[in-house]
Amino acid sequence: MKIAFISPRGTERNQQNNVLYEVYKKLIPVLSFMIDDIEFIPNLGLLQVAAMVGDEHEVRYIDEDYIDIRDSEPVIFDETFDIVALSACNNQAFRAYEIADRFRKRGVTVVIGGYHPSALPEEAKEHADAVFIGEGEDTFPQFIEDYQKGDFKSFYVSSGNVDLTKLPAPRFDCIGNILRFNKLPVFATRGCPRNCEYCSVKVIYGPKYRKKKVEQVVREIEDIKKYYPRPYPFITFGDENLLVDKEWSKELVKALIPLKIRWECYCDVSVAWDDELLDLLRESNCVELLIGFETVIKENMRMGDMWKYKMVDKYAEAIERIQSKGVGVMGLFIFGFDNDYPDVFRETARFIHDTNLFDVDFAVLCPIPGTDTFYRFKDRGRIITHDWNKYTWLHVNYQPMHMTPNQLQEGLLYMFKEFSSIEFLRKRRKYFKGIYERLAGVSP
Ligand code: B12
Ligand code: SF4
Repeated sequence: MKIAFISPRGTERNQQNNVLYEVYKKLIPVLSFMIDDIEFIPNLGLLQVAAMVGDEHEVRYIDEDYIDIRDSEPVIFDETFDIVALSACNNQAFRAYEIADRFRKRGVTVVIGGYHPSALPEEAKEHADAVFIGEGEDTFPQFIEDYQKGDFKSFYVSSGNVDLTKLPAPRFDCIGNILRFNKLPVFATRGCPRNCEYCSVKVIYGPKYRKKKVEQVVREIEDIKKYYPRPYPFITFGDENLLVDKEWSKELVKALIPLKIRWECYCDVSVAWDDELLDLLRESNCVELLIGFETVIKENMRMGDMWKYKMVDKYAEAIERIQSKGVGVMGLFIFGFDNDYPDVFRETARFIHDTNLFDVDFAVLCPIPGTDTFYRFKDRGRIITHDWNKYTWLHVNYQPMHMTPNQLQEGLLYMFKEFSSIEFLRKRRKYFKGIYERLAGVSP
């Protein structure tokens, strides 16, 4: 059988129909220092599900985000496939449905999985022959078996407890022209023990925190290096919160040292108080830690298990501790929580300047289907659009509590402009030069 795994084009920040396009366009002349900020990353979910298909089948990976807009139509629709398997985040859903409808008209079996269909399976079913809810590693092989018997189900629901230690490596071999990507994704854990109201991770992976074996992760990276022959390839861990289990993390990071890679991951501030782990991060070429601070307004974090609420007062100390070890922190901030007033942007900007964050990224709160925030806003009539193309964390799609939607949108753009400026680039360059020189024993 010939199976196409397709990642549909989604509305993204660097695309013309996005609110941030104007900001990004102006940034292009100053991007030399930040070239890694434009991320070209293949869809790991599809590559992982593709690895669950037996060798007797031909597998094709098509990533619409990385084919020229003019070419994308013929590239996809000219070929004959037995099965088309689509993956969709919210902002890819409409395009996924368009692709699905066109293939189904030609009699091709179309299946769909990922964040959006997992949260809204009935909607997805209108465009697909089968919908996958949650993780695909346990359900996709079952579907293939059913398909070959000529009797497959409309919905496949994952157990939510896939044993990560038994997974084969993702199919990086089936990416054509892999060198167009500047970061290669790996995941080592699933789930997150924290319980944030707006987080969609639970929808897919459930609450259970699971880990791969360290040697398995090492093998996967070695595998990537075979297909991606560039010195010091940049590995991005897609895990929502990689360094939660400190002892396991140390084993993992130690094992990354001889691999000669640069890498980054999402984690929480708890790493800041583990000096041994911080030293290992630096030694293993961890370029930056992506940390979801979310907000500098403490009351906003009064939710779930309150862990982040307790941490807000320690953010500045955590950043100082991590960065003084030569590991950058990219601070991720969300605006539009219920305790945010229009001055939240100024307050956050002050925090960023004061703490010398290595890098920053901003978002507006997004009521992602399937999350508690979605249901709370829906019940109170606060959702203003169900246009999934606008579920990007960049478009305002709900009524904020103490601002107009326009104030929130403008505030986001202000933050992007402020922290994309040459002045900010120079300031952080100087700050980090000082740290690197101190660590190398050079007088500044
Ligand atoms: C790496 C990453 C990126 C990369 C690469 C994206 C890509 N090409 O895949 C970059 C930086 C480019 C990116 C961009 C964006 N991202 Co992003 N990203 C991630 C991140 C951190 C990891 C994804 C990953 O590799 N996961 C590991 C793989 C193995 O898991 P998976 O993809 O979920 O797949 C599993 C299941 O979902 C399922 N499955 C998925 N598809 C299918 C299909 C079939 C047929 C089957 C059977 C099963 C199946 O099986 C897989 C294996 O279990 C996730 C957070 C996360 N932890 O998932 C956010 C995340 C997916 N991104 C998100 C968002 C919002 C965006 C942007 C819109 C941000 C922006 N404003 O620009 C853009 C949109 C990109 C686009 N394509 O349109 C949201 C999506 C929310 C939602 N509900 O839709 C997430 C969940 C972050 C979050 N916490 O909110 N992203
Ligand atoms: S810490 Fe991050 S991954 Fe964990 S629940 Fe909160 S937002 Fe989700």
